Amino acid sequence: MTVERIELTLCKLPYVHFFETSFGREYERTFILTRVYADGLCGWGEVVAEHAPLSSGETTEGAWHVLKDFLVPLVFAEKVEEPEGFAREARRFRGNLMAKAGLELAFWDLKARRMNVSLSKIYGGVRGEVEAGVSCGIEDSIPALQERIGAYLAEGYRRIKIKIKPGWDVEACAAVRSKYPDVLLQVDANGAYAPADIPRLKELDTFNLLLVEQPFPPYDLWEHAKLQKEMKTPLCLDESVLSLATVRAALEMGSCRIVNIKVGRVGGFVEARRIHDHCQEKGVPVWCGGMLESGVGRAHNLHIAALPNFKLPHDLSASRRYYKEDLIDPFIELSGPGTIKVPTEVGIGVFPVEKRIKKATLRIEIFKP
Ligand code: OSB
Ligand code: MG
Repeated sequence: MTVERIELTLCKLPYVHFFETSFGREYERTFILTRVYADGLCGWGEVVAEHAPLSSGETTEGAWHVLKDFLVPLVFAEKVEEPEGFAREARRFRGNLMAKAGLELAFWDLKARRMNVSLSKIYGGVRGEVEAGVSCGIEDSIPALQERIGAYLAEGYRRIKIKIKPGWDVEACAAVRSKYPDVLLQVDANGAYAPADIPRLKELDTFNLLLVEQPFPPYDLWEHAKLQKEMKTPLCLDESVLSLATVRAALEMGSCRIVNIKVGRVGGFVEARRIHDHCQEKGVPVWCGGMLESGVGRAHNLHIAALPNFKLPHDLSASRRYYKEDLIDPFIELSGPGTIKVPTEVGIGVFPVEKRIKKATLRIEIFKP
């Protein structure tokens, strides 16, 4: 097999509802779709980097540069054929994990298509259905948040995550708990707090939360360890989780008791699997996070969430939770109360729709050996 062509497409899609985190409010998503062609087949991937370097230091345009000038040329120069080979070769470049993941995932989809099997089969997935959850942004008011959560629960979601920040935390949790006393609930700060906020964060212990996600910035592993010692609710790291090495350090230090794995954030499935296996060995449950991906990235996430140690409900919701015109057919839908089926067709198991991609395209570039 020889890679004949690689395509990058910069896309923009409007959200069905704005998404506000401690970083600010967003109305649309800009992202890169990757395509790797070989043997008359095409593998698809998505780069989860965002327009601005807020959640991560990477950006869509930065990832485009790294793909175009380093990673795509590397594939042709080293005659990369397999995702594992890509991961090995790409290690010569530091960082840029989201750019790397976008291309590695396309190689995984291509591999599954060449073998004519579903991607989760290759990964060693153990379930055909995963627990869905929905991540709720910060709203204009507490009643608006309660109403939105009510609508998601009516659609069948059973686990709710709310975004928090200083000034939108204890009151928001109290309001959600008073209206929905039994819902599975967790919170995500996206690193908005500092050690001086520890007394405030400790108040979150009273709301029976599944976990508190990323209270402090990504590199503050030690601060998380100190907070975890003072809290009974498990802490979960998201933005801090960049490699197996950081996860090992975090677990040894006691920075968290749960790990959020985003395949698009850790550089691809090779690293995601290492993190998954290490956590499993240590008895630490993981779950699958999301970055508001289009259906391409979300389908990739579904296949990973089928692995055995993905034990908590995920940030995996139906296509319509995010976009009116998702880029894939069929749309991702809830299959039962609070569950989504892992696609069983070949590769990622969903089919990108050219017409909708064209409509969302800002730029496209084709590379050949
Ligand atoms: O922190 O999990 C996060 C979206 C963009 C960047 C960071 C995060 C998120 C989400 C969305 O919470 C989860 C989803 O894709 O459903
Ligand atoms: Mg998060």
